[in-house]
Amino acid sequence: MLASLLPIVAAASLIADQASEQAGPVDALFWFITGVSAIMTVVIFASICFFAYKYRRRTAVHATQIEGSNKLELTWSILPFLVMLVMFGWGADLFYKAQNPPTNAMEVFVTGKQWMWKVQYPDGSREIDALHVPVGTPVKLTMASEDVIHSFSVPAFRIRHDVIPGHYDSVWFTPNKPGKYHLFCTEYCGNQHAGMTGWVYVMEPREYANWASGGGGQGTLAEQGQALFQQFGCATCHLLDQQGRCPILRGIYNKPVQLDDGRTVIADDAYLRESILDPNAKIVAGFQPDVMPHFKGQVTEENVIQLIAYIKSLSPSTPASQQGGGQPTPPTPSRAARAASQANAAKPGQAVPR
Ligand code: HEC
Ligand SMILES: [Cu+2]
Repeated sequence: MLASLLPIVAAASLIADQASEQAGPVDALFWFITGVSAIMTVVIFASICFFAYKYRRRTAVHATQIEGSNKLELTWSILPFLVMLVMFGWGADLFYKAQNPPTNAMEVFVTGKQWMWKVQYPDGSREIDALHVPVGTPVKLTMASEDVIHSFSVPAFRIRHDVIPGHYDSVWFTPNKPGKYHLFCTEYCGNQHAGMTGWVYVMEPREYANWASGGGGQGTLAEQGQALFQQFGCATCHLLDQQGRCPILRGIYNKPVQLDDGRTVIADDAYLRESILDPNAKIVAGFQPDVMPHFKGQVTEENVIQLIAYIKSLSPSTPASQQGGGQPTPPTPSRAARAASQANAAKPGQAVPR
């Protein structure tokens, strides 16, 4: 019954295209749950009608006492329970996969801002309300919000994730069908929320390489970050090779950091972001609080992404994927590092922003 409805529903485009590898599995679970619900609804309503008719009030018939049936009660408890467990297990499996991007995913950075989506690529190019990706490559989006809660949603990929101010959220997908797909904000975020839409362009790899090679102009994301590192005076404190009052940032990316309260944390994107915007939140063991000025309000989320890209580029062990695999010009750590240490030597006494 349901199956015969499908083409009609799809034709009315109530159901978005399936354009990612996760779309099929998500839909399968959706239709399973919908199917079970539909069947149960029909069974229950049919029983109500049947029993209402069968035991309707009649003259000269006396009601008899029914004591119940353990067998029946166990059956209608255990069977639904098992069906629910299937839904749970299946859903948990999809959820787990959705939370864990493959390590070879290409990384793209997305910043939500009333009322637009800003996109930054590792090669330094950027665009607004548009995202270009190659078909067949897993893509991980690292997302931040400049103001309020937004929600990043691409129905054709069956992905949606809230983007909450104050930290990073991420979502991933593997597009498997070239084309142009709607991108929405699905969290009411102010009076022009409805206009916070855009397009995702899924391209053939060769076409994509062409498109990507046109971008940039201002250097890679890491090079942009390096310029900011000078501009904001980070370089006056964080020397590249010599540890003074400040930790050396070379090589810290994705490595454990010992904090002064005894905890050890991994220097991932979220940690680096917090270290820049709110340095006192976590103090590195052996260093003083209140030395590093906090940069909240001084640097935008896009700047933070650039600074982090630069710090990442100082860690030669960073896997290629983290540096934007699939991009034609990933930042070369040695080049960025060398340029930075030269710049460091050149400007020792730059003013520190407060
Ligand atoms: C006035 C000196 C000073 C300036 C300027 C400064 N920092 Fe720091 N930074 C420190 C000190 C001191 C620490 C260690 C104490 C702490 O954890 O807050 C630190 C810690 C950090 C850490 C954590 C390092 C680790 O090993 O875990 C990062 C990342 C960082 N700074 C990035 C930056 C960036 C990016 C800038 C420029 C936007 C900057 N800092 C500007 C002094 C400074
Ligand atoms: Cu929004």
